[in-house]
Amino acid sequence: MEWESRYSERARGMKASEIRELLRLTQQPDIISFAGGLPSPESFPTVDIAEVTTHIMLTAAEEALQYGTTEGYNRLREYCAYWSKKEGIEATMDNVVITSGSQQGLDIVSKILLDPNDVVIVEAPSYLGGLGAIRAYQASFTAVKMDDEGLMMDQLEDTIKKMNHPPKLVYTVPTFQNPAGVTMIEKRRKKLVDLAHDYDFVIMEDNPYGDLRYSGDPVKAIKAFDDEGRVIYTSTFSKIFSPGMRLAWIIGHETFIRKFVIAKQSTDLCTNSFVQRILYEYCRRDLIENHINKIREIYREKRDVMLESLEEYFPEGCSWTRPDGGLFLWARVPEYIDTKVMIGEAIKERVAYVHGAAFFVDGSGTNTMRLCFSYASNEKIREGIKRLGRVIEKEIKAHKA
Ligand code: PMP
Ligand code: G9A
Repeated sequence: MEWESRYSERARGMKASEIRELLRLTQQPDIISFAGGLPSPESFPTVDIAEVTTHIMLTAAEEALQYGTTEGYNRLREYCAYWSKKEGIEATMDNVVITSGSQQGLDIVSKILLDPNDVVIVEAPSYLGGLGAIRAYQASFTAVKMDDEGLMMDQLEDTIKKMNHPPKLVYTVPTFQNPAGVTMIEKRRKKLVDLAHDYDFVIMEDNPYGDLRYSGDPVKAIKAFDDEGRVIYTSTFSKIFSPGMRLAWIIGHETFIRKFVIAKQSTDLCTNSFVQRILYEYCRRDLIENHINKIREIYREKRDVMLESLEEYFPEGCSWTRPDGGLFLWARVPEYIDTKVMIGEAIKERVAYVHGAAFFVDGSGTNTMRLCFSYASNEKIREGIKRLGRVIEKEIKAHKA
């Protein structure tokens, strides 16, 4: 059976995610993985989840095992609206839909906003899963650079001015960005909303990491500065609770939310009712806040262990970011090293990372890599960075020889 010629044009343009492909490889037990952005497995609150699940089965099994509304479990929607207030977002349950991971939100937003060849502005580098969702609807990308204070607004405005039409969408991960670990400062968040108004585009704000701050002061969401309803916001329980549960939420203007719900109807009818109830009960008991405080401590330490190990084991000529939160560091090796090629050597040493070019739409960033510090144990972080340092050193020696 020949399949290739039968695929839609849309499907032909789809690309495998390097992160997902690497996940299969890094599940081998002897590999130390800094690749996928996976929460620490020891952090999962298994005993509490077991207790809450039993409670749901004893008290609300009929609803939990039934289809639910496409919008999601109302109490959880209310909770998400409440949860988002701490970032300055004014939302009610009617602005919220519970999604099967924020990846689903990114897919549905792309589905309902993008026609082929619409231009989407993305950060350079940007989150692979977001790029994948946008690419699947045949939009074209324009990348704008970031510095230590996030997406550069002067460059964004210059880029827009040079375009024939303003972009349809700007996609940003403004807080502890995946992959670069950078946070957009408040002044730029306001400016981005002003530009969206002036040039009439929509902002997609993707914020899975905002609650994972280990140092520095909290920032308001971009959505907090939006009084026109042109910012779509998504966050997720994947990194603060469990990615396996596939629970996230999206916030938007009510008109947009209605369209979103219609699109979601043909995607999965509704998000898993069972886990929505479990999560809500977990939140209702105020367990989520304690849990986040606990993982913040764990991840702060892991981040510091990785930073110290980089200092100790990475050779001269390398540099890296020092993020205040999230799960990732972004490292740079000498220009002449292609980290995509080097991954083969790293795997031989049983250590993995994601090569940086995967996060750029124009293939740049060939001497960069993303290192996730949340998954491996402290000992494995030290050992993994030591091995990676050795691999880089070998490349440097080979180049000099
Ligand atoms: N957006 C960003 C920026 C992410 O880093 C991730 C997960 N790595 C997601 C979206 C998707 O998360 P989920 O679907 O698990 O909610
Ligand atoms: O496993 C995934 O695809 C989610 C993690 C994303 C990431 O590593 O950025």
